[in-house]
Amino acid sequence: METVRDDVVLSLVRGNITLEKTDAIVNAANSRLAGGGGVDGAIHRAGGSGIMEACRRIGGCPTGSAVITTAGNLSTRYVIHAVGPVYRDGRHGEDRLLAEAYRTSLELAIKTGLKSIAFPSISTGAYGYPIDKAAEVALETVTAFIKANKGLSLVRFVLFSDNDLVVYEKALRKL
Ligand code: AR6
Repeated sequence: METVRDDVVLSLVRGNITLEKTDAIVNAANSRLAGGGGVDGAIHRAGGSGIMEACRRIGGCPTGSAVITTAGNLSTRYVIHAVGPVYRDGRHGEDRLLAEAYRTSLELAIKTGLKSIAFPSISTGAYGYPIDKAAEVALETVTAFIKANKGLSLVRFVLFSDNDLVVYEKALRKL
């Protein structure tokens, strides 16, 4: 599914984010930037050790924020490591922290002069965020950001399953 909002192409696809050729891809990282499973493991495996070396130099990143590194051997130019919240019960600032993780990633992309960025569904794997709620937060945050900030031409969500894609498509139609 693809739509244009405020001159920015907003694209939802099913796929493996490590294959994306956007200027940056976003990693769903942890605050120690220590690597792990899920999309984080896939990005470090495919991109090689240069990404972890850069993460070690940075040292860490608070929940709700993001940092940018080399993309090593990947087809993209940069990896933006965003740290989403662990979902508890929805009453511990999860929505705000998830929105901040998306917003900081988008700000970093613009500051770096990038035009295109691909996101995974942050926090909805190991961190347990319900996908329908997370899709609303992600898409509301991105659409509000591109309304207020110029510079990007493409924002893509790369969903890992057909079901995740359907949930994101429904959330986008509601906006
Ligand atoms: N491309 C796109 N999406 C993917 C890929 C991929 N190659 N692989 C998995 N996903 P998760 P989190 C989806 O667990 O919930 C790690 O250990 C996956 O199906 O990767 O933010 C980190 O080190 C799910 O929909 O991230 C942290 O410790 C989404 O990516 C912790 O997990 C996010 O799932 C972060 O947990």
